[in-house]
Amino acid sequence: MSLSPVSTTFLGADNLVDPNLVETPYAFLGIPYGPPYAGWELSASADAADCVRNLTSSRSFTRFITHWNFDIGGPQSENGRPNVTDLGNVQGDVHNIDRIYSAALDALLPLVRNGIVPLVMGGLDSIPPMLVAPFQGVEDINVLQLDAHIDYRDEIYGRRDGYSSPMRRIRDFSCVHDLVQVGARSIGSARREEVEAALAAGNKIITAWDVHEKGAHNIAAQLELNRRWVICVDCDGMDPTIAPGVGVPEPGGLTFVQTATLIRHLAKQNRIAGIVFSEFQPARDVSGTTALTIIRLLLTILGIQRSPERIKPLSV
Ligand SMILES: [Mn+2]
Repeated sequence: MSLSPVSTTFLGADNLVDPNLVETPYAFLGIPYGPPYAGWELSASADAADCVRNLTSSRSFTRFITHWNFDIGGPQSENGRPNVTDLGNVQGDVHNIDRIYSAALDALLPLVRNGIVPLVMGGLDSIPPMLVAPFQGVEDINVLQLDAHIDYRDEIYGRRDGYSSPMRRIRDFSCVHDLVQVGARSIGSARREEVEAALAAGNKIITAWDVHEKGAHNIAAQLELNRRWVICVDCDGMDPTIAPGVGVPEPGGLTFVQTATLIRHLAKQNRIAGIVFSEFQPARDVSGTTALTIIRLLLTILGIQRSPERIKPLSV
């Protein structure tokens, strides 16, 4: 099997290394490595999943799992068991990116086919297409990206699967319908041609300025509920005050309440099919703030969307 076990699990969940055996509605999975542009970038986010796991334990979320969570308006778990299984981390030879991609797909495909919602911790921002791939031929989805950058480069340095291209690659999947890109600001890898290509493909670009001026509830109301959503959170989409542990902090990002409002909106409607957090770099975090932000958002999903919809796979 291509999954390595972990000693401290997310929220004290059971640790399995066979995705076919998951019986909980959710599965937490670390994907430490995604395609980089330079070798030194590989390690930046590699320990993000373990950092998040450890903080669920050290901040006592694991021990207090029956306690009231005021974010969800009830106990996190009535029976003292988390409604999530921890699948550990996808192993991979960092010199063989194709193998990492297929190892991630091996872990995710059984989950998606069985109607289990993946909670993925990257890794660089080249990870998100790995979460979309298992839906191809199984379920038509929409994608919500939260990011300071639109990540729509077709290639950089000859790589078409690097961290400046994930939304461009996600657009390649015919199972993807709406692609809503929220949080863009400042100057990044996008030039005029990438913005025009994204708009021509039907993507909706909602800048961080739009969110601040119109309000997160108004943005949330624009999300169609006809299909479920895969949410791709590049942690730099959030404001550095709540997510300082990133490679490219950009002031003016989404606040905690704005981010949670978008996620809660979809969770309340039972419309979250999966979520991936990328670009979290624990070495750059401040007092565990970024890890805590991620945990609060995940606990919100687990607590609000308790019974995810089980979709009958499309006939392939
Ligand atoms: Mn970004």
